[in-house]
Amino acid sequence: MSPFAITLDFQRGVLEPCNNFVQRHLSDMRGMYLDAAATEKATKKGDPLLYEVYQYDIPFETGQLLVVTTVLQSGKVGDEYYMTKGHFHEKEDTAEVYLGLQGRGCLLLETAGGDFEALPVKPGTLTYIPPYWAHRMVNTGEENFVFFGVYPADAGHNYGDIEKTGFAKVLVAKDGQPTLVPNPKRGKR
Ligand code: PAN
Ligand code: ZN
Repeated sequence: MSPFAITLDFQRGVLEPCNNFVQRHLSDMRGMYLDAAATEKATKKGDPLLYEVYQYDIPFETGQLLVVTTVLQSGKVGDEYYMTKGHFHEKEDTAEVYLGLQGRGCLLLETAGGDFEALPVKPGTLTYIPPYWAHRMVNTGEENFVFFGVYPADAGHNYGDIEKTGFAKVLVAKDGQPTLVPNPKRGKR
């Protein structure tokens, strides 16, 4: 294939051109927020858009890299900040880099072995997600949280258990401040 250049709008997160655009609404994340009643209510009342993903697809082959931007809206379901689904890579021994472009957020990471990390992200924060670490971004700010990512094209995504029981900790607003609290759903896997 030939080298190429595309445009990334740092403020809006738009990749141009883009051949893989995904929108996730609250209804796509049923059961992932702790407050089931708040989820149901908000889903019925317009099913808010939570995030958009702009990816420039190239062949999903070993040696290639995928570039992707995510625009995560500001908001909460109950007390819990809007977040991405989060995943392990299907090919678990693949890493990823996330770079904060706009807004404020937090990267939650964990391993199958029980290690957990939370890294605050602002514009210019470059985070490195090593192989074997599941990753989820959370918007803890009051504007869109935009970040860029690059990862191996053959990595794939495994949403599996995370869809059912989430990460070890959840980010909720307590007295208006983002606070990490243990996830009561864990231990039920
Ligand atoms: C990112 C994520 C993107 C959306 O491109 O896929 O931010 O998050 P979810 O896939 O968890 O819904 C990435 O980590 N790719 O590997
Ligand atoms: Zn990933």
